[in-house]
Amino acid sequence: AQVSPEDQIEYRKAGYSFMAWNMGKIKAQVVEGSVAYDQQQVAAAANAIAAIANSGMGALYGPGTEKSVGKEKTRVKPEFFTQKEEVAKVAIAFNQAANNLAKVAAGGDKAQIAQAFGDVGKSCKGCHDKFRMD
Ligand code: ASC
Repeated sequence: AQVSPEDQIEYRKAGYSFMAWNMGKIKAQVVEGSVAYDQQQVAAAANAIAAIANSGMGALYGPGTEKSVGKEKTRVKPEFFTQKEEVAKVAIAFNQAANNLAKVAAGGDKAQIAQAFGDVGKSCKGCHDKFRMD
């Protein structure tokens, strides 16, 4: 089924928001210790992030999604749509980091999870710095 440009922007932002919520849970339980560590919750959060990372979100950057549409605002930079090789690079880095986090989270070693979590965060930032406005 075809997804309208407006819906593509809505769906991709929903994916990032859902990942951010799950990143926040891992951060609180593993990095900050502000919430008690629960291995199942952290593994579930890591699996959710990896599932979205592996879901083919590139399909949500179709023609007409370069700019905000209707009520859906986007901060994507124009370069995202021309620098395909660079986009592929940051996307693969993110994918690998997310898959590694899921693998490590299943093992339950907090120090390893913290490291893998940091690597995912770096891969998020790698794309933001190149392809996200502000
Ligand atoms: C998050 C979140 C991001 C990334 C980024 C990492 O939890 O919402 O966008 O991590 O801040 O640098």
